[in-house]
Amino acid sequence: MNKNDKVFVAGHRGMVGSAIVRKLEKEGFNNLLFRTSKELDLRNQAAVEDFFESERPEYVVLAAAKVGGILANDTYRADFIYDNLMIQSNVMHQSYKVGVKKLLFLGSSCIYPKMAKQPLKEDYLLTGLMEPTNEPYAIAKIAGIKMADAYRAQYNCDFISVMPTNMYGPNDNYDLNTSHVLPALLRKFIEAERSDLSEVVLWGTGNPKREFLYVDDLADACLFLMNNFSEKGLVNIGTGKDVSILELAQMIAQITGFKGQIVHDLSKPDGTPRKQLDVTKLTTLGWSASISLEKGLKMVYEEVKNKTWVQHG
Ligand code: GFB
Repeated sequence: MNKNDKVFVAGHRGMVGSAIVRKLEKEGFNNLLFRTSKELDLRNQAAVEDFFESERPEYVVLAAAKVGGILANDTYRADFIYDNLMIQSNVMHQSYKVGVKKLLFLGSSCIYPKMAKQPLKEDYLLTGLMEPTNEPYAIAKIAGIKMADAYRAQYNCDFISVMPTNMYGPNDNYDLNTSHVLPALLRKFIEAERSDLSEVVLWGTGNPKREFLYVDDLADACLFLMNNFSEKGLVNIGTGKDVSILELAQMIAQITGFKGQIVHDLSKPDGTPRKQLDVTKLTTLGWSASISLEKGLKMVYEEVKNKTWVQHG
């Protein structure tokens, strides 16, 4: 990619899209193209067709998606499958039609079977049953990977798919009903510490293990793969290291200075027991993560420690 190539970042206001924009701008890209969801509803086929025909981007980063934590996935099941299928189908098909030189599709590590062997290698895709809480989202993302491969096979489109692990960083969602675990716990511990509460509630048993990647590392990996990877299939993006949810909570308790009890709400689901990524493919290509969980947690804590949140619902 050249610095003045026209790059459409779909989803530029989300945590991932905004990190990719920061990275591209830092690298000197000066012809970035964005639309807010109000300006362009990516679920609307005709609107996306008009947009691509008039703007004709040369590169596309498909970071627009309906995303959320375990409860949001389980509650808004129809929205998660509909929105994601529509967004990715419209963007990929129009990218093919206007001859986009390369497209990067972002998926998620939840595309792997619930009980797959660990660490998760790329070729474990579609070898078993999915985790029920996020099956609609995962099925949409699997459809995206297969769609990218199909357009590559039939039309020679250079569409690539990357599967990041659980991410965190600037512009994350801190709504306690719809967020992922890391921002939720950060908020809960900060608020508990501020109000001198005696306990913080953790959903589930705390036993599931998750791998966390700082979103600026992800953006760096995406640009690296745009420049260095052109094949069908998928590439995992992660650190290759995971921690239990209880360990994560203890780390956050320490950073925030919370000294009270951690209690469990066992009415909430645990989800997948473990989804540690095998990152051999990515490291062999020449990229590895540089921000440790300890460092990333401190960075994000510094960013939000004085924030006040309003909880809706
Ligand atoms: O991050 P999270 O919502 O999603 O939850 P997943 C991870 C684990 O943390 C689960 C526990 O075992 C939760 O029960 N947990 C503990 C909490 N306390 C909390 C809390 O206060 N809030 C939240 N949200 N969790 C999602 C998928 O799965 O991750 C998506 O549903 C996607 O499809 C995404 O793949 C990355 O890691 O379980």
